[in-house]
Amino acid sequence: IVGGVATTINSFPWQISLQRSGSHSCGGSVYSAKIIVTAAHCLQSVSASVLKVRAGSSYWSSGGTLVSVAAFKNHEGYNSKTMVNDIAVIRLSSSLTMSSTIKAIALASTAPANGAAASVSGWGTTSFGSSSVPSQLRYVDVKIVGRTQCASSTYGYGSEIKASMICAYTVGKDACQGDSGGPLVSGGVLAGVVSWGQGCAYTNYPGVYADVAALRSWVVSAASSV
Ligand code: 4AZ
Repeated sequence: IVGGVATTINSFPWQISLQRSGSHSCGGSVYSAKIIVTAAHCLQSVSASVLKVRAGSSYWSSGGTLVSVAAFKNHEGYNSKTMVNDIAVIRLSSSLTMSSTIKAIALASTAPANGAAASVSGWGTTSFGSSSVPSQLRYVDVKIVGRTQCASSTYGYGSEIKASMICAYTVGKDACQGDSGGPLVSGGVLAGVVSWGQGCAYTNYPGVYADVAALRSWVVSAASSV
């Protein structure tokens, strides 16, 4: 998270840390006691056996509960070159117990409007290219940039912005490396999954997110079959 501040899990109780061989690799969101939503690009060339999920902690490396991953499913239409359909679901080996620090978040059913307020959280780097991630959860407030606006000449991406994507932009504020898979929340629901961008908080390059409203039916179906 670039341009953000430290926070606690009580303010973002749907946030989890996805860990690969004991290190934080990505973020994710609690969909139900057994299902996590994350990005497909977080789950390339990896076996479920080396993955764990830490829920209910402000710190990626301690506290809360650390649960093994039973299985995961990437969106069948995910394309690593174009980043379309960058979404996945994870099934946990044991159920999370919901509490003040672990809480499911509902999926957006309609995309947030251009200009809507949103927040993105995670343990990602605080500048692009940084070699370490912060130990404590951070967040930043950003504004939604609708798909049409994000693909317009106002910004630098043009036709790279596809139907499964939505953007968010505020000068000096963005998600960054290690925030991938994590939650973009607007209006109290999961509106986006951190996916990609040109650098982090670069002028005229919004953060790009998987559009949860557009991918909602895939998530609902995959959650019951993973
Ligand atoms: C990444 O490499 C990454 N500024 C994630 C988010 C953004 C850029 C890069 C958005 O995981």
